Amino acid sequence: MDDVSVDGLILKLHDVNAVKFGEYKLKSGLMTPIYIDLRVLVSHPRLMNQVSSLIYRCVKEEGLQFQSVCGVPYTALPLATIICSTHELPMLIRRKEAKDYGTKKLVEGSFRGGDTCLIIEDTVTSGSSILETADVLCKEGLKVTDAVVLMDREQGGVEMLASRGIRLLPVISMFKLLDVLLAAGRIDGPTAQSVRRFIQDNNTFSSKKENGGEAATKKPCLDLKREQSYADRAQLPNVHPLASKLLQIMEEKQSNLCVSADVTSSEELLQLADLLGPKICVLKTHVDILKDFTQDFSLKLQVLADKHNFLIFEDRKFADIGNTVKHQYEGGVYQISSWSHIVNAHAVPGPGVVRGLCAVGKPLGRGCLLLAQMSSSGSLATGGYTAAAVQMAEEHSDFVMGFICCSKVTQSPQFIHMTPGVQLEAGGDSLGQQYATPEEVICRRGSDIIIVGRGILEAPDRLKAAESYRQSGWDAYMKTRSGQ
Ligand code: S5P
Repeated sequence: MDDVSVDGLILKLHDVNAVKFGEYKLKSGLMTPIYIDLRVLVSHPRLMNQVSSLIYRCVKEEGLQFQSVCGVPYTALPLATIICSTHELPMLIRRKEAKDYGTKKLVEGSFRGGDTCLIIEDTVTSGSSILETADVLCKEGLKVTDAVVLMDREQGGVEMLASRGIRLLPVISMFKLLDVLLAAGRIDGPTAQSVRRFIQDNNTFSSKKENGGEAATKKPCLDLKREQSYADRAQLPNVHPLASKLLQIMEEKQSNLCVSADVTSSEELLQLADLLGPKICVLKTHVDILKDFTQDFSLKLQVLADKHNFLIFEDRKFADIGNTVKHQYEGGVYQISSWSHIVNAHAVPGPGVVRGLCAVGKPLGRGCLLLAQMSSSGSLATGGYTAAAVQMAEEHSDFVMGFICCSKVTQSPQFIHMTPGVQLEAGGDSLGQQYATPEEVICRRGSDIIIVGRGILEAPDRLKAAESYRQSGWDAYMKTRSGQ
């Protein structure tokens, strides 16, 4: 691939009519004295390679860190493809067609929740196309911190994206383009001057700011603006009765905190439930790590759940055929169905696992969460698996009340999203656990409930820690609703 300078590239873009001067109508109806149309690039393979190589050079020079690259559809798609193919980088494709989230995949390719994705765009005016793509990626649990654009019209895109937490790096900016074309005699002084004036008078970010428009307020990258509050969702006709109860508890207690009580003594667990009960909506257990489980313990736990108004969730992660999980749920030492309001299951065995659990749990008013994604690094619960879990939930919504997931996996408001791997600081442990903050999980990833274990259990003051997680989780929820 031959190298080219930015100045040389500007002249070539002008040669192929990707930059035109005259009177052109923009999508907004506004007349512009300069028109940039990079769609013509596909007809000039050599230029495509040169553009791609300059974009990549910019990425390298900035030392950007990312796990995948996504081109904004459609014009930037071939550019992203060339860059990814040449430098052997994993690429993601954002679908434009699938309008409603549902089970339809909006992002093609493999990725893990928390991965950083670099966005590539051909031209930016206000930055809204990049933001749209970033929002779709964020909804899937990806992080977007940087975007590279070939041509920045310098009309406020950089500032608008910065206000949403995305840094935009332009390869060519409008004023540079004008300088180069003027110096090369391609345009005259008055033309350059009229374009400069137009750009300065039509800054999409500052004009919105002056009008108190949306760009004026700093918002997180993904502003989900929930249409319904937890309380509203509790009233939905198709919501599982236990999900409805949980949503009411969340609203009443102003808590979207589930504590993961991963301790090994029954007594300690009961003390914890009594201490943290007022702060939580759900208490999650792993009874098989208790060294002294008895039925008496489960009775006492139920008393505490009533006393403090929280639900019990035994994190058993059933993963066998329907007939086996039926026995595991109902019988054995733990008799889980007799005391745990909620259980969870892997989707791996297919719908039989849900049907087996449902046969035992539904008559008791229990509910089930499907593991749609996992917080651990290298998890295989991604893409098609996640979509299949969502479909399974939709087909068994009389028993499945929601998901264990890293990010919102369906727009259907009757399902509850519960996310583990949460601490006040992002990071991880030495065995693959990956942590995101409450704000990241609730605001950006669109989940409903944060599941916190060691963040609270290992704190010097567990009650104080639980309160700060409750507060951060609730503040994050309120933030998503602040647009209303
Ligand atoms: O993907 C998952 C699913 C679950 S349920 N990742 C998880 O970490 N969990 C559980 O959440 C895990 O079994 C543990 O009980 C809790 C997280 O604990 P922490 O100490 O890392 O916060």
